[in-house]
Amino acid sequence: MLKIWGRLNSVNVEKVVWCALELGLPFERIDAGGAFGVVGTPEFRAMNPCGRVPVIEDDGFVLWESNAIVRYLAARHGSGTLMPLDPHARADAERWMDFQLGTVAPLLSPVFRGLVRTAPEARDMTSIARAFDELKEVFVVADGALVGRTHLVGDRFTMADIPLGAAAHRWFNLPLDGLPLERPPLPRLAAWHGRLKLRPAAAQLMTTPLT
Ligand SMILES: N[C@@H](CCC(=O)N[C@@H](CS)C(=O)NCC(=O)O)C(=O)O
Repeated sequence: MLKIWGRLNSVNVEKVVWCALELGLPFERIDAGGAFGVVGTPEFRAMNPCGRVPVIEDDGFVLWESNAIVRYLAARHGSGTLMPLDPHARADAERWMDFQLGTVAPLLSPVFRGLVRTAPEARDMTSIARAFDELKEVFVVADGALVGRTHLVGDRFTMADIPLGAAAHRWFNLPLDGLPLERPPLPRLAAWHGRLKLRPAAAQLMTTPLT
């Protein structure tokens, strides 16, 4: 059976669990990372020398890097559904996955950690505000990509929606009350996030408050 190592409050673990649930795959999840530790053990480092979650083991095949795992599971179990067959649609999907990891995550991570996991008196609000401002522009790009379509790649759910969907869930639930930070209007992104939350697999994971 598929094994997934990682704590559920990690956005990267969430992507993998969401993908497995979408595909209806039976899996065992083992808490690891953060307060659970495990990632420093020799056994874990033998699987992922970076000591990061998520990691999967599937029929003896070990893989780390969340988006690579989503691609692998989609290729193995969701060819033609989560993984588009048409090369253009597939490249389009992969582009949005790379966009999440390469452009969104480096900005969202410090904002999320600063606002959700750091006590107010310990926050570096200047750095948080700078990353937040850049993040606004990045999510405006994603909002624009959703003009005239219900999902990132055409009108059906694909693997592309998982990484950016998990990131958007955090974005829309950042605790901004009382802070000089304001989200721009993102009507298409908000509607898409609403559609994703209606999916039974996503509903299990997109819980608030964020931790
Ligand atoms: N690019 C990697 C990043 C992995 C990563 O940084 N994971 C974080 C959790 S989101 C982690 O393992 N942090 C250390 C820990 O949880 O102990 C991926 O997408 O899988």
